[in-house]
Amino acid sequence: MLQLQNKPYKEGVSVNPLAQVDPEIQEVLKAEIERERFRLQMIASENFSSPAVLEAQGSIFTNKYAEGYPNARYYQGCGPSDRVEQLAIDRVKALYQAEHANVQAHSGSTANLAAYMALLQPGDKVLGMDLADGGHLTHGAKFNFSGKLYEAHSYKVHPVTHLIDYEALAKQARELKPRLLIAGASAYPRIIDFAAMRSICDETGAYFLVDIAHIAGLIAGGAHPSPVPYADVITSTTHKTLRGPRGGFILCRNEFAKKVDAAIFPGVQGGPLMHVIAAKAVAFHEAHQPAFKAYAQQIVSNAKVLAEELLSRGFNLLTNGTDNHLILIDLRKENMTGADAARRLEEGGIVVNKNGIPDDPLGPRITSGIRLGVPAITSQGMREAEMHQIAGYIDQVVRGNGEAAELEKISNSVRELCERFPL
Ligand code: DSN
Repeated sequence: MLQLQNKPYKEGVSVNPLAQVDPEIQEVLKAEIERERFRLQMIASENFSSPAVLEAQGSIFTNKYAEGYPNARYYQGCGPSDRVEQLAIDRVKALYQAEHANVQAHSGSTANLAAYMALLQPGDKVLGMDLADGGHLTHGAKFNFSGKLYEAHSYKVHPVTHLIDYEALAKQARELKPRLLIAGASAYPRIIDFAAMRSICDETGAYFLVDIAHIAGLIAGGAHPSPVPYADVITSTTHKTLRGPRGGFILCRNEFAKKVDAAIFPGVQGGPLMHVIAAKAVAFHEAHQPAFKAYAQQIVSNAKVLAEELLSRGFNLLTNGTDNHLILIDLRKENMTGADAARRLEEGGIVVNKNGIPDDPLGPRITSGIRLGVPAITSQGMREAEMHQIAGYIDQVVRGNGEAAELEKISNSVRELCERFPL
């Protein structure tokens, strides 16, 4: 029998080692449990992964180096690693009906870096959605690798409707002739027309990459159209609406498979995170279940009800509503910045993020908006009735006096609501 800090340690017997080894970190974990449990988690890119996902992610695969791919590794001892990675690949391919999958990307950003390396040469022109209009850093922002390595251009949403203007985009692409057109967003509340963007690529000779990080779970559950029939390469994270571990993956057509795999390893990464890949496999399995389809539909239904209730209370929402999991509130009419609203909401027990609006007069640290998301509270079991209740709390916080006593009262009500929906 092994000894752990003078206490007997036997295989298979739980000894709660973290509490013994590092009580300080154990305390922090307890604080995080309390924070996640008794406040409304409404950051659109967050979710609650299942105990099975957490167990796989916290598993013994943490110990293993497995550079390479299943049955083609650079180290010995990779039998179980091969099995788990192949399961993850097979499951995600089946989930999205994709020809090829790579499940090793450590994150969505790394997935995008590898996808660009597979398709482009440094200096090539890329065209992605403007970060200020809802795009992502890795879609060509000038302070990101994507804007430094490539000649990055951006398309904007329509100045009045705030929708993607596919005609304006086609005109821009005809003039620019980008090597790559990127679809996908971090803050866009409407369905993206992948077929329209594919036509633009066909006409202008661009590759088509779709970053589905935010909507991966909606697509898996049939609550958003799939880009698979249209895209050359698809990148994603696993931890947002898909409800898996923190990580990324890439799907592509077979013709790009070798380039994508080589771009991930040895192109931009070393050893894969086998524990995370095990957890991805679990998440893909969970997303195959009928209950996940119901979950994805419920996300959209909850978001729509929340949006309608906010609109009926006179809030100004970008695009006047939502088709997906997120809502953007333009706060200029409320005479409040995004930073102030987000801070106040947290004091009131509601966790969101400040978010820029198109052509935001305030900088990214202040902003004129906030982004709300419902994936986590939907995982918790909240439904339409709770969305009405939550809209009321948001209204009270944003339009209240902002004093500590008032925010504490709202936070107590939020706590009661959360207590009714255990994780
Ligand atoms: N940071 C993520 C989000 O919140 O949308 C995107 O990477």
